[in-house]
Amino acid sequence: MSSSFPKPPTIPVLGHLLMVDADAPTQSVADIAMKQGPVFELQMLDQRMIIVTGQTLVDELCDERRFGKLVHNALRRLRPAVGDGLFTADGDDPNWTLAHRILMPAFGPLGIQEMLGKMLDIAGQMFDRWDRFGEGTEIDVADAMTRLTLDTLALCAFDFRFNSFYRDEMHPFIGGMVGALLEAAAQERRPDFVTRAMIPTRRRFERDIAVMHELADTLLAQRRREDMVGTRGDLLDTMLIGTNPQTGERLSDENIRFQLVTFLIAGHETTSGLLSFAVHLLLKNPAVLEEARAVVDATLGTRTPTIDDLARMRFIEQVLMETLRLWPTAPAFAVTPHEPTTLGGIYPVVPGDELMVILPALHRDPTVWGSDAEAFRPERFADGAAAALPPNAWKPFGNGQRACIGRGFAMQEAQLVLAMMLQRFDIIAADDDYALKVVETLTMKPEGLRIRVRPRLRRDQILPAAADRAVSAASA
Ligand code: FDE
Repeated sequence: MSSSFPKPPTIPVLGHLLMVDADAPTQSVADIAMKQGPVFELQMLDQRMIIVTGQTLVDELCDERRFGKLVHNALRRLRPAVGDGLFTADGDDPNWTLAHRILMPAFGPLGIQEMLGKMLDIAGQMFDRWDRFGEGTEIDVADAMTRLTLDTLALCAFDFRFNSFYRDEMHPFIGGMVGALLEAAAQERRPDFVTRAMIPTRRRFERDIAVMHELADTLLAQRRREDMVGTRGDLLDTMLIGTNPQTGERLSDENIRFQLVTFLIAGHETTSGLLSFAVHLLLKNPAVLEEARAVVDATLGTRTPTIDDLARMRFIEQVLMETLRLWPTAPAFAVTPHEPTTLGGIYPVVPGDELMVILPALHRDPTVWGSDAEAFRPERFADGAAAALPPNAWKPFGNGQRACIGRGFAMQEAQLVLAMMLQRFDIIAADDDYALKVVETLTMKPEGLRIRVRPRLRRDQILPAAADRAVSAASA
């Protein structure tokens, strides 16, 4: 038996384009899914995509023997900026295999534990500022977290300091990035001949990308010029020195440039959103906030967190996992079949078909999460409960070999920052009636979320970490 995908009613030429909000595409597709069901087809201009949000169907798509990552159209539009960097390389691109091999160890458990000292350095900068602000100052959460995650990624990966907490305007890289991401998304909604005719827009796109490339080239040149290659032991060194053990092959300078920009973008946007949503959800769920604080106080007291402390604070990890369920900050990924096959036993699909997993909808599938799928309940991820979840019900880091290489890095950073925040401050919503507004570029973030903070422990009341890696790395 075979059948064609269900479709919402469509109009000529534009197809479903007008059903999808240009400023919030993922959220509107997730809304359509709530009415339309777990799988359906959308037609936008000349593009066709199949939206999948039901757990059993997503489980099929996660079978790597049958399906593999597709660099979908919206992502492909970023190629002028990030080329064949890890995120945007096709599955069979030899540069993906090479870079994946070289970079994996750096993001493994040992690699990221080494980064704790640098993560503490940047988190300390943010919290010391908050300390000085006093209760009267409103803090824009997404702005603060973006400074934090950008600086952390750059320091850990490239030994570069943006010093975002010492400047008012964000580094020009951010402007270039946001401009390029928005334009790439806008291109999705225009026929190509229109984009080709929009000369000033195209120029701006090129300029924005040039700003990002300039930073990457500067980082690379600096490392080479000062003859520091191999002295830092960071990601940049790994990229410059690493080889394929079998062939001796190395990454080209062009590919390193694409990887640098890839990591700068992928490594901070998503984690910044994660921390911002976590703050929002904790404020809206005071009982969870109290529980999280009790865990932090019992584990840390007045100490600086260590790697072992992070492992002991399982509840903080659960808070972050539940945050990623409701607000997966990288909200979608796409796959395509290796061979013609049928999905759910009835829908034929062929290689090249764009099968989009829309995570906010998958993560609210009532057959998995129950009728209170909208409720923020970190205990869903307690050891026993998490083990009972059906496979591939929670996919905020994507799937299989193309899953997020930065997962451990992002989770370590987010746990550290959340724990330190609860340890050092009472956080207060600046506006009790704040209604969540989620802005989308390629990622999602809460807009206009502001807090005030009241110090519980001042900086000089925090004891340095117990004698371990954290101390030695911080003072190195
Ligand atoms: C990746 C990723 C993904 C997949 C996508 C597709 O499939 O398309 C996802 C979903 C993600 N990722 C998510 C996320 C979240 C968070 C928080 C994060 N993420 C974070 C991070 C950090 C860093 C550094 C990163 N991240 C990175 C990355 C990369 C490089 C990639 C690509 C990989 C491959 O190989 O492909 C990713 N990430 Fe992420």
